Amino acid sequence: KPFKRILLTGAAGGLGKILRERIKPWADIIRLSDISPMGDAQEGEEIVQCDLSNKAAVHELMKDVDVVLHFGGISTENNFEAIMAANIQGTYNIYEAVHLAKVKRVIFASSNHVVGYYKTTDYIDASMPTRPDGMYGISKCFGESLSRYYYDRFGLETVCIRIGSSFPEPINKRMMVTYLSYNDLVELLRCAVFAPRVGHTISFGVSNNPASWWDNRYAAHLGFQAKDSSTVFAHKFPDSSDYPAADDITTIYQGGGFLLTGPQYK
Ligand code: NAI
Ligand code: 15L
Repeated sequence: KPFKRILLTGAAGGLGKILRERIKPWADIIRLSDISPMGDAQEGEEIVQCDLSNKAAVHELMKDVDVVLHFGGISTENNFEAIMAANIQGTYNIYEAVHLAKVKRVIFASSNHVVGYYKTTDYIDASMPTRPDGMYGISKCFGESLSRYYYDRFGLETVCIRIGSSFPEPINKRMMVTYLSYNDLVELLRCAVFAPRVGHTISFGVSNNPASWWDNRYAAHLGFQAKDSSTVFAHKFPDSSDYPAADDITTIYQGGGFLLTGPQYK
């Protein structure tokens, strides 16, 4: 197999469970980590349950790892203290450990919420300023900046994937635009892991949907071609004439419902 050991954080999560099954061909051993239980280790797996905010545990986690898929952390809006521990301290711990352990490449699960305050009528690319829509989005901006620093300073490569909505299927009109199928997610990760040279790359993680807010020109070198499209779910959302609706900010801004959440509203 191409690698000896890949570390997957967030392995107990929605995407982690999918990836656990799908990335096995890439390495002799997949080291799975999460703060939550992950069941028993299957063949070719190692299981390490730990909190990403625990620096010593994260440094231990990184031993003999070739590539990291960093998917662990809080995945929706929350209070700053919780986000700070899991996503900011946690991602810092990952990068310090990666640097010391001389790991070659990290794939960082960033989010479309780093640009959630762009409008749904905007078409944006990865060179444009971030416009996070809450503490969660800000923590992902931190991860993107942190990884850029480790690349500029130490040459440590990262692909930041601004994942749209990776679920079994779109559940609202917004997700017709942001949908990333599981197959396309795995293919994008495969491209990010195996592309010969990635430097510091930011890629929007999205399927080949009929409408798009995101121009992926700066990630072309990954060679990713989405094969799926939300168009197969179009029958679920027949009337799109009310999108964006002038009186509903969750349709005016790309971040959707995240605009209504967060500590500032409590
Ligand atoms: P999820 O919430 O199902 O999984 C995240 C996992 O991280 C959970 O199993 C949780 O126990 C673990 N975790 C949380 N705090 C931790 C800590 N302090 N230490 C160790 N582990 C901790 O989320 P999902 O959907 O699987 O997303 C995975 C990653 O992808 C997340 O980083 C999320 O922000 C990102 N993402 C996902 C999107 C999606 O559409 N599913 C969209 C954009 C980004
Ligand atoms: C995210 O960043 C979240 O992790 C995920 O749960 C979804 O809310 C997704 O964005 C989205 O915007 O649909």
